[in-house]
Amino acid sequence: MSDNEYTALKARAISQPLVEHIYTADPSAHVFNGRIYIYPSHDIDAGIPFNDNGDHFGMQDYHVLSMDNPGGETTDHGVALHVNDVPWAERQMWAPDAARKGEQYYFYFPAKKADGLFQIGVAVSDSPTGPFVPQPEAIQGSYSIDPAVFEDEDGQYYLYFGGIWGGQLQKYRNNQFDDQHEEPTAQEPALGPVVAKLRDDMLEFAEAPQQIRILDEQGNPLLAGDTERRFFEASWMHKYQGKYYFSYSTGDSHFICYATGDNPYGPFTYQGRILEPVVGWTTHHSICEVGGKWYLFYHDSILSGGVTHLRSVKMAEIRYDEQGRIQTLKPYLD
Ligand code: FUB
Repeated sequence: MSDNEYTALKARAISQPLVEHIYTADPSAHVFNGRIYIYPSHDIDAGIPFNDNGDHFGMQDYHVLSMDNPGGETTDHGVALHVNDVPWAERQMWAPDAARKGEQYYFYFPAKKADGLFQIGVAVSDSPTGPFVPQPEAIQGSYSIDPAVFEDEDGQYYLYFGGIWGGQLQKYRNNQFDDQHEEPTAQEPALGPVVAKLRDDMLEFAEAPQQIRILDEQGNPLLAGDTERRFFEASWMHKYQGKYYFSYSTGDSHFICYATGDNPYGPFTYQGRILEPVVGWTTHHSICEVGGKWYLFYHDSILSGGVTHLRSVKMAEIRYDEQGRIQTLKPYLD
């Protein structure tokens, strides 16, 4: 695409970047104490060539963003955690999330260890903006990428995670790594995301992670070949009118989709698309209620002129119909 085409797309975008002085992606948004906090990846150009494993996503630290209300000024609170401060991590600080419990804030993040495998770590602060102090080791039994933490109404917290291809989920079965494993064939059930309840201290899993099933309208598991609907990465969980809404990215087909269920573990039944493809290869989001309205936080690569690993976080309102279906957003007007 030419510069002129990006300028035209920018004008048609339904929202603009929340910050432009740094590149940010994978926004996980929460309201803590009446303020909106966004926990994004901090994109940089690490000078690593593009490949299917996503090695060019060479992020090294995290910044926390916040705002008073939708449309308000966005504050960048600076570096909240750096890879050099995490004893077990070597590189690739990918999509994070955070939770509040009591007076403490818990920041969950994936990173690669020196052996090249992703794990998920947790770091703690008494402020929602950090700095966060990492635990010396990754969460025991964690693997893959894209942690998303969900607090249910009964006060239990759950960590959702996983992502195929560069996220390495295809190398695991029943929580065990085997380099021989690959994605299932097109006619086999797709790999699901993974969930585990967190221990009361929020620092470890309270149980063995279990795979979530996403079903089609007939109650059959989505197949690995169903690339426009199957799970790829970017788990998110929210609750609306008593129902559990699990949303995710379809990766190589570039949609944000959702599926609903009756409990945090699923199964979830596929319902439809939340967001049509954005500029850039990846798409990753969160959903958060602010003052009685619901917002999708997402990213695109318009600001960098389409560089897939230099993204910008954005937000836009989403609406439900009377049946609780989310109306699909088009990120650029026709
Ligand atoms: O930001 C790096 C990776 O790109 C994330 O972990 C994925 O969800 C994708 O957005």
